[in-house]
Amino acid sequence: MQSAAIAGTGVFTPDEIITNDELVASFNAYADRFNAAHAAEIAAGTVVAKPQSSAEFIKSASGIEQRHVIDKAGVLDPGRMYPRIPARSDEEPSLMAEIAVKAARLALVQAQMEAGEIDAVLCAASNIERAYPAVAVEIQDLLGTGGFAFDMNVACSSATFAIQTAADMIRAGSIRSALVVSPEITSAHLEWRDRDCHFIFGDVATAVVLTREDMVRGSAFRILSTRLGTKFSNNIRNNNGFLRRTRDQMEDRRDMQFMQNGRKVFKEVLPMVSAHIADHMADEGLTAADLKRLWLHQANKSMNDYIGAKVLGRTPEAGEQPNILQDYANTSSAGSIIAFSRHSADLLAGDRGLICSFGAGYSVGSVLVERV
Ligand code: CO8
Repeated sequence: MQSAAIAGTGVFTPDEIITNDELVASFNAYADRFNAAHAAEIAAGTVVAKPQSSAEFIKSASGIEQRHVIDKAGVLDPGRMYPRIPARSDEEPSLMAEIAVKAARLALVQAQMEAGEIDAVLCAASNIERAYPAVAVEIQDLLGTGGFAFDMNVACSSATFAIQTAADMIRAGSIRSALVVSPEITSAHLEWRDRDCHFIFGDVATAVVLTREDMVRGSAFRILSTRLGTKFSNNIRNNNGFLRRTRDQMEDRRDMQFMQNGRKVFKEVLPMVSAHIADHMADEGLTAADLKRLWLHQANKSMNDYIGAKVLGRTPEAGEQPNILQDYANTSSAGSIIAFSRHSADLLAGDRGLICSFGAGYSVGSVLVERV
């Protein structure tokens, strides 16, 4: 059986940034307008007044300080509250393909590979901008990669699930290399008018090049093993889908965007992730002392602090469990890959670490790697 390795990663970061203060100012202006427009109903008790958001709450509840977005003006416009992304003709690259290609080119440079040497493209993200043709096939065409391509969606765990899928194909010998891209345009399916979640997400695209270990040209990370798990939950849900028209549900309903019961997610996902990682490490004969770094899903700082302490059996030292959510917010499946991409170059040959994502489904994916 072949050994698979991560030979390169790339991150495309949109230029536009929304700070917590900017976000809260826009939300509060929207809430004031809403309350003024519905003053009579609010007084009569038939409509609930929108409460104000708070930058202090956002920072202390989540650790998030800012987020990158594709379109800041549309999101911050109190009369709109979602991005404005102009429609493109079928002849132009789609937005997801465009930003995935930007991340992919960076990953290919790091891997010292040409696009034509890639045998498979997996576009793994929490929402795909159209049903078909697969965005991955468009990315294959734009880059000039060989073989085949397909889309997959496991929400926040899409990238780790795709890494296992690609690594398994490399191990089995059906491909020699793969590109896993996660273009996450979360701003388009976040409900920016909901105080409980308006601060959570940001946009980004990540790319990971995987190859047979004997094809690695620069430094790389051998994939020691991977593990995936799922357990059905409605606590993170988005009901938008192709059956809407058949149900006469084309209006702008709240459940057509991201919905969650954040408290329950927090409580239920933490034990699931802690047990998943503990089992994965035990089955590989690894203990906390064998791990130099944890690259965790980037949803909430307290969640990561808890998981880090649980996995290592102590408070992680500075740099041992790097967070990027303060700069990017939750970027769904891309979060743990950004942390890995930004905070792995200093590891030495033989150093081991763990990439772990978790989220809607529920889903958990872990990837044990070793620097080679
Ligand atoms: N400003 C001020 N106050 C607020 C705000 C705000 N913005 N929001 C809520 N509050 C208030 C609440 O109303 C509540 O008030 P009260 O006590 O009077 O009822 C109080 O603050 C506390 O609220 P919460 O209990 O909700 O606050 P938490 O401490 O639980 O923090 C979090 C909220 C940060 C959302 C936290 O629960 C959390 O991070 N949970 C885990 C979330 C998570 O990991 N979700 C995963 C989702 S990602 C995923 O799976 C991918 C999905 C696909 C991508 C979708 C892209 C759009």
